[in-house]
Order: sequence, then C-alpha cells, then structure tokens
Amino acid sequence: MNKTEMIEKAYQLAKEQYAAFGVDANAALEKLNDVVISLHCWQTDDVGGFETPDAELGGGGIQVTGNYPGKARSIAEMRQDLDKVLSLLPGKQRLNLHAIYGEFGGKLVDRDQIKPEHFQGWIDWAKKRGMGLDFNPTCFSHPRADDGFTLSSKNEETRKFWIEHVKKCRAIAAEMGKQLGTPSVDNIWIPDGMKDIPVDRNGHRELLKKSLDEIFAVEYPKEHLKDSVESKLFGIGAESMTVGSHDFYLGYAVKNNKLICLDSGHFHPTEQVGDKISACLQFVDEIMLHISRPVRWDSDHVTTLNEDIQLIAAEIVRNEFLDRLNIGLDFFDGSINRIGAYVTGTRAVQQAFLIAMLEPTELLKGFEEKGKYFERLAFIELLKSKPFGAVWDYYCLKNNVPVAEDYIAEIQQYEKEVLAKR
Ligand code: RNT
Ligand code: ZN
Repeated sequence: MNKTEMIEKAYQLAKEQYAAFGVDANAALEKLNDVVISLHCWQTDDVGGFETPDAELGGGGIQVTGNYPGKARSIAEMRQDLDKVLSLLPGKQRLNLHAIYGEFGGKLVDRDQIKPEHFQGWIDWAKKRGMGLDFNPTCFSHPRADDGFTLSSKNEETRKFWIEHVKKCRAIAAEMGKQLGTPSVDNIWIPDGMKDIPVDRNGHRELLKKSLDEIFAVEYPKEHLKDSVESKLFGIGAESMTVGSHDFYLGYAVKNNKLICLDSGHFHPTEQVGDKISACLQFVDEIMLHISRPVRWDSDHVTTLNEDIQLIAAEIVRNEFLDRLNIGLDFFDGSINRIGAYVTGTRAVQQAFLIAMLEPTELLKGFEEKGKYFERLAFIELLKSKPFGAVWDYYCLKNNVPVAEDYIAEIQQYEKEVLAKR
C-alpha cells in the first residue's frame, strides 16, 4: 500500500467509527473550510516591523525571546516566508498586519502620518492570493510610548499623537476592507499600565474612554471595517494595573457596539477564554480572538493542541458561532524556526476545530439534560482516543498540503535553502 492509499484507508475506517456516534466526518471536513484563521504577520520578524532598518520590539510589556537565525529582514523576505507558511496550511487564511509593517520607502513616516498608500502593496498582495486583511495600530516600540502610556496618557500631546495614529489605522483598515471586499478588523491594543501600585486608576481610564470616543467618532461602513478592543490583565513592567482591563473593554464594547478581542494569554491562568465566548456573545455581536498559549509570565507561546484551545473551538462549533468569531493568532517565538512556529501553531488550532466538528454534540447534550453526568464524562473521555488524526491527514491530502510529519521536512529544506542564507 502506498502512502496515499494508507491515508485514504485510515480515513474510511475513522469515518465509520465516527458514524457509529452519529457523526458525519465528510460533513465535518466540509465545515472545517469555514474556519478562516488570520495569521499574525509579526511572527515573521519578532514584532520588529520595518519603519527603520534596525527596528526592534521595545517596551509595551511584551517580549520576544530567542535569536534563531533566519528572521525576515525586509517586507520582501516576510512575504516569501508567509507564502511558504500558506503553502503548508490546508484551508483558508487571512493576514493580520501591524501598522509598523507599512512600506515607507526608506523614509521615516511617523505613526500619526501613515496612510493607506503605505499598505497598498499589502492590499495587492492579499488580493492576488484571495485573502482578507486585518489590522492593528502599533502603540508601542516608539519614543512616545516609552513612559508606558499612550491613549490614556496625561500628557495631552502624547495622547493626541496616539489618537491620531489610531484614527489613521482605522482609515487604512477600512480601505483594506473596501478594496478586498471583506471587512477588516482593526484591533486596538495599548500597553498602558503601571509597574507599581497606582493611585489614579480612574483618571487613566477616563482618559482612555475619552480617547476611544474621539477615535470612533469617525464612522466607516460595516462592510469595510470592524473595530475591536483588546484587554489584558498585566504586562511585563506593568504588573500592578492595566488601564485597558477586561472589565473596561467589555463595558466599552457592549455600550458602543464594538468587538471585544479575547487574547487567550491575557487572563488569569485558571480562567478560560472558551468559557467567555458564550458569555460575551449575549451582549456583543462579534468577538475577535487572539489565540495564543500562556506559559507562566509569557502570554505568547506557540499554540499547541491543548485543552484551552479545544474548549475555544468546541464552544464556537457547538453553538454555530463561527460567523460571529474573527479568529486570529497571537504568538511570537524567536527561539525556533519561525516558519515552523507558524505552521505548527496554526495547524494545532485547525485541529482543535476539526475535533470540535467531530463531536457528537447532541448525544452529549442529551446526557447532560437527563442529568447523566457519568455518561457525559465517559463519552468526553472516550472521544479523546478516537482517530481524529486520520481525518486530519485526509483533509491535508485533499488540500494538497504535506500530510502529518511531511511538513517538517519541507520547513527544514526552506531553512537550508532560504533562511540560513540570510
Ligand atoms: C499584547 C497583545 C497584542 C500584541 C500584538 C503584537 O499583549 O496581545 O495583541 O501581542 O499586537
Ligand atoms: Zn493579543
């Protein structure tokens, strides 16, 4: 039997096992095509951006560790890397850009001066690939953010500067959405917070609210732009207070009809983003997700197929929430092959969705509603050993992307031929 025959045979057997629970594996694979993941561009270069030749991530309470060779040094290299990543992923993706990844033509264009023209190259790039784009203001790695405050700064000049930046970002994102025919999510995250016990929490939160109100006073068509706000519990060097906490932004999003962005690394370790989805969706229309993996003090390890991610996917699939979720990733690891980080992390999230789609939800719900909690638990455990891997392999085969471990060799080859020469 050759490899293809083996994959097909394994799939047929797996299909029968799922059918015994009333699950149609073919239908699950069909549905998996609706899971569109927005790839965060910043894993290509450790959140450096290309405003200046030597730009690096600085401050903002986030960090990239590691110095693995092969980091993208230009937008051309970044695009080459992204194309490699896309070639190794089944299904559909979008691209999530940060403002520091504009094409500024070697000139220093300050953040309050950026324009859609600086991103036209990206729009054309995405159009050619049939992809949508998402966007993010960059309110860090800048002298005006060095004191730890941006939109909630008590320095009026600083605050105005960042308001202008975020306004420009919304205009850029709206233009992306307009040209690409799919709304662009513009996600606002700011690092504002304090290392040590603050006294005027309220003052900063009033300022942040005021800044956001001013930013959102400009209206754009919904078909072009969706605004989202991202909360955080704490950052490195901002351990005692984050101005944009979850309470703050959830309140803001509900009151002002915005999207709430839930980053899985931004909560207390015992909280689960999967649990928050159905809570938030009672009150907001849509959610933006930053799927990541928190490990101790770091919120941004490469995603793996862990229980947190599986709960997120299960909650979305069980409730048919896919069209209300904008799924993005947010991890940055400079200590391993960066292309490998993308592909492993994205495939893990896709697998979580596949597992969710192979769940006999009605059966489990039936146990739950009858109070048969032992049976519910037993089935949840049983499902863990069902052959979802065979279904996944078949999906990759049908999508003409490397199956199972084959993608590893492709990345090793790319490292040898491209990355090692940088
Ligand atoms: C930071 C936030 C934010 C950033 C990116 C680079 O804690 O998660 O989303 O990771 O904007
Ligand atoms: Zn995030």
